[in-house]
Amino acid sequence: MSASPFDAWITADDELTGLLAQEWARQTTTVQLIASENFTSPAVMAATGSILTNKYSEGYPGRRYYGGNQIVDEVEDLARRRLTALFGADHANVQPHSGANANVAVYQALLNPGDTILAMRLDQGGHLTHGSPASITSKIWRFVSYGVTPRSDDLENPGEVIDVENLRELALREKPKLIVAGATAYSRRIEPAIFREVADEVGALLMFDAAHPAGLIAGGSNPNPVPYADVVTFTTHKTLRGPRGGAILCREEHAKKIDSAVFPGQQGGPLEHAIAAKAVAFKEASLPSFSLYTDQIVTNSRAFGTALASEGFRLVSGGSDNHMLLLDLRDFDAELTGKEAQETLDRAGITTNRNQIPDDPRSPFVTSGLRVGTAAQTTAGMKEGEFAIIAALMARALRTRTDEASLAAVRADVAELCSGFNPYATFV
Ligand code: DSN
Repeated sequence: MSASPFDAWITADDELTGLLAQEWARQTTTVQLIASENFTSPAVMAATGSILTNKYSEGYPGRRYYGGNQIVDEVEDLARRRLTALFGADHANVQPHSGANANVAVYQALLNPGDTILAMRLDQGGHLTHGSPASITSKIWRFVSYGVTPRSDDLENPGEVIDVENLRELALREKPKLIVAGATAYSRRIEPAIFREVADEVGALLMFDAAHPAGLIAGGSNPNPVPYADVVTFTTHKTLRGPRGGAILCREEHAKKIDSAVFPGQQGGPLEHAIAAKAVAFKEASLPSFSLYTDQIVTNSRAFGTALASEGFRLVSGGSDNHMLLLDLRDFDAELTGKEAQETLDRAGITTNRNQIPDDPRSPFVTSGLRVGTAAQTTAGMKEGEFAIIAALMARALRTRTDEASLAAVRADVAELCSGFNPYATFV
């Protein structure tokens, strides 16, 4: 098995090097369809593995609790400057270790315990930090949830899109202090202007959780929420194609409170190596080639949806305006669960995740749905034709799921497809 080009520094640790080589092989010989994953550039990886990992820098540029931060201050300032310029925002905080941390910091900054937040239901596309009973957020704040419209057989208007009337009714009745726009399993555009209108009707603040579409927004392929929202949070590792981590953009009036909520409110020392890698990604996302990339992500999603529908999968909400699709597996095979589909596809070299669909009769652990995304394989250079092939391979694997020889044959075809699309060939 060949080693990746990135593990030369740890060859002294044979055990770990072996594992990294296995993961390198997995990522480059199987298809990556998890909507929240991507392939970062070698420059992002180099910064993530840089000497900045050695430095403690609690505080913010110019106001640190440790000495020796002159260079680190410049790194963090560079990341903040690049990020505010990329999205046209007043203020950026690049320290959140994750999107969940970013969301909780915003709640902490803008709300008191017990205040009401109106956010999307987890089982209709929302995130854990949008008030799931399993999340600490629901123990501190009072959540009210909006969802999606019912499914319809009208092909022009298939439903399962954010129910704006329900959102407005709930806002008028519950008078939330904060409305959260954004989702983790929703394939349609989220219009920030509509959420601003509803927030203004009831005097609420608006937070846009852009964890999934952040890269599409940076590339101009999805609408920018910054002019509409008081605060925008996101992760840096999904469509934005940076290192794992989070970030917050906000209006100047909220800057001080947001910064204090991240540090010392939520976190201690920032991960300055990750912040350096975020700076690299923000620069990459500002290049014209990144817009071509994000437009291709959406084009690929639509082509993938058409091909999957022709194989008999039902597309929740009828299609995609972003990088993901949510599949209702029941039309393809009433017996097939999301769990079995995910596990079967894993054996066939196609990496996906099971996901609940709106009004799913099955539990979140089993589900009737599968979420797929196009961001990673688009980075590897795949276009509409390759996504049509992947749709056919998925259908073949799932139709023959009890036949190990058939799954092995699909896996070989997947490896053959991937051999022409090594993600790290496109960066050099
Ligand atoms: N777990 C991430 C996702 O896959 O969408 C969200 O946190």
